[in-house]
Amino acid sequence: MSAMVVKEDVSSHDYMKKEYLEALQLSRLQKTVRRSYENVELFRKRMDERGLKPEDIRSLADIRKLPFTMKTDLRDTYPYGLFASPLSEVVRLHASSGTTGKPIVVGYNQHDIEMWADVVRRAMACTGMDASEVVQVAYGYGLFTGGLGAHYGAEALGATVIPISGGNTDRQLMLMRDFGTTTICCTPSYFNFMIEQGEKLGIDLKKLPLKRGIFGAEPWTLEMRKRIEENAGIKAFDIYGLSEIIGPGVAIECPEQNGLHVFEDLFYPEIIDPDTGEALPDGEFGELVLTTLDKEAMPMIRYRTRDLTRIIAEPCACGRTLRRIDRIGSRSDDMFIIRGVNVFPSQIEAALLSVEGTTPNYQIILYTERGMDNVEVDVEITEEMFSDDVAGLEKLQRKLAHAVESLVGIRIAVKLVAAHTIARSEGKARRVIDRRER
Ligand code: DLL
Repeated sequence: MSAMVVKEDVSSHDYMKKEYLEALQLSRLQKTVRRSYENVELFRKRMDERGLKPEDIRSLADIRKLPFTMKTDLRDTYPYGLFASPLSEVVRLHASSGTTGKPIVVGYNQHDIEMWADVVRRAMACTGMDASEVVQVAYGYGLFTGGLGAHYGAEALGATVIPISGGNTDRQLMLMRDFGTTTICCTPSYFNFMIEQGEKLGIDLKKLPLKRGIFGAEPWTLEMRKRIEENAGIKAFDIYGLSEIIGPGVAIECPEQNGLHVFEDLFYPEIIDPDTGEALPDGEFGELVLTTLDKEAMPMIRYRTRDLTRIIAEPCACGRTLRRIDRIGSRSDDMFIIRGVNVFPSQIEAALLSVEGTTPNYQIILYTERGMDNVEVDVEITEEMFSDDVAGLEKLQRKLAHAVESLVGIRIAVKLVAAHTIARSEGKARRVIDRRER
């Protein structure tokens, strides 16, 4: 009898022993550094300034010697300056708009596209999905990575994909019902809109075959998850990613729903102090820095994401050895300072949704008053609440102000607004309206 051939199951990377994982990470890191040094001028210049050569990276800890890459580097080298492959080998571009000026552009060669499809496949499998799923991809298709990223991953899994993209919510709901969607992929804020619209159309999501959501691309709190899971009768999984690194699929929750497993064989995570750039130990909160380990057309070395989280190194009950990151509550650039206190939008969301009678629709308005920054929070309340008497509304308002104060530490004006008055989003929600005078 000939020796049995064991076909490598790539998902086994989820369960690798630490020493194998680290050996793989190191050899991939060395390859990535060499490729960048040879092909990306900005990176070579920064290495040369430090007197560093690719062969100086001898251990994983040596990653700390490498220079950071920032979003401004992508802007400054717009559009193709950080590519390590000639355009003739690049098969796909994506772009992320950002808040100001030119977009940032990212490129993939065929290998990268396949690697991405496979990591999203692993991410979906991590939530318990398999080929029997009917997957409605309601992230936007186009320059945004969400739609095509989820699409290729779900196809690689063998699932049945409905490539509907974002928008046209009534049609989303009709197809969800008629096609028997079991998994929906979109932003959590868009899914809230679907729940709401479903109520209007008399489609109760709880009664449909829908059982899971793969939600990401924007911060959302545990309170938001609770509302979604209760209102739609599904399990809501948090998926994380960013265009600069690949798109969706950098990290995802498993059924334990207690932190997001990072696909560490492909993306090396570090946490740094955002002010000093010093590396922080596992468990401490700081800025997530990511290095791609198997991306060819546009490798990213020590990319500063601005996303704030911590690494959870304790083993997970699901058995995966991949370390986890905590939910990304905030970005360092989302924070605002009111009366000397640092405030994150996610704290406000958590406070608002901890009180019954509110809906997940709210807006944080920053403005200038007597030369100082101030903030007002508008929150929609349910129709039943709105028809309540004045005393009932005042009571709710006091409750909300109190909930916000106890989480944020300062008193913030909370205004109750009627249902359906705050704009809904079909993609990333715009929660903060900045009207401050500059
Ligand atoms: O949002 C990629 C993506 C698509 C991720 C679909 C998940 C699902 P960008 O448009 O480049 O890429 O935005 C990346 O969005 O740096 C975070 O600030 C934020 N973000 C993404 N996922 C999450 C999440 C896509 N699960 C930026 N929780 C990131 C919190 C998230 N923030």
